[in-house]
Amino acid sequence: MKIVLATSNEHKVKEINAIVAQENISFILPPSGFDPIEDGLTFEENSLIKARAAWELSKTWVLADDSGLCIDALNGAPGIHSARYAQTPQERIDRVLSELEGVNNRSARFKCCMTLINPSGEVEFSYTGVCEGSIVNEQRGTNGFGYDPIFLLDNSDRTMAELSEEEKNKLSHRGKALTAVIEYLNKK
Ligand code: ITT
Repeated sequence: MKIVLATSNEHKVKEINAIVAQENISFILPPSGFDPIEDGLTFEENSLIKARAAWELSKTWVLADDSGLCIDALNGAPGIHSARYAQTPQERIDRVLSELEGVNNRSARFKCCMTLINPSGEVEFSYTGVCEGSIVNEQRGTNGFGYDPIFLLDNSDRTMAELSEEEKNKLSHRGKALTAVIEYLNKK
C-alpha cells in the first residue's frame, strides 16, 4: 500500500519510513505544488490542513504529521510554531535555552498529530502521540533533528539526540502516532 506523506520535512520521511520498514506500506512524497498555509490553531487543525492539501493534489491515501515541542514554563511554546521559532534549527534551540535561563520548571513534551485521509477525501483516522520529558541546560547529542538535543526523556539520562534511530522511534511522539495508524490500517 502506498500512502502520500503530507510533508516537506525529509527527517520526518526518514523516521516514518524506518518505523514502517517491516510493514507492507511505503510512504511517498506529495506531488509538486504541496505548500499548504499552516494557519490552524492546534496540531490537529494543522495536520488536517496538510492532509487535505496533499489529498487535493494526489486523490489517494494521505497521512499528515503536525508536530512540535510544548514547554510548560513557556505556556506551551514553541508548540505549533516549533518549525519557525527562529531561523535555523540551532537558533531555535538557542532561543528556547535562553528563554528558560534560570527557570526551574523544565517539563516539556513532544506531540505529533497524524491524520489519515482515504482516496475519497474522508478523514479515516487521527491520533496524537505524546512523549514526555524536560529541557536540559546544555544541548547534547547529534542524532535526530530539530529540538532533539535539548529534550531529555523522562526516566532516562539521555537526550533524544543521544538515542539511536531505532530507540527514538520506539518511544517518540511520532513512533506512537504511527503505531496507532498502522494498527488501524491492519485492522481494516
Ligand atoms: P511539514 O510541515 O512539511 O511536515 P515541518 O518541519 O514544518 O514540516 P511541523 O510544522 O510539523 O513540520 O513542525 C515540526 C517542528 O517541530 C519541526 O520542524 C521540529 O522543529 C519540531 N519537531 C517535531 N518533531 C520533532 C522531533 O521528533 N524531534 C525534534 N524536533 C521535532
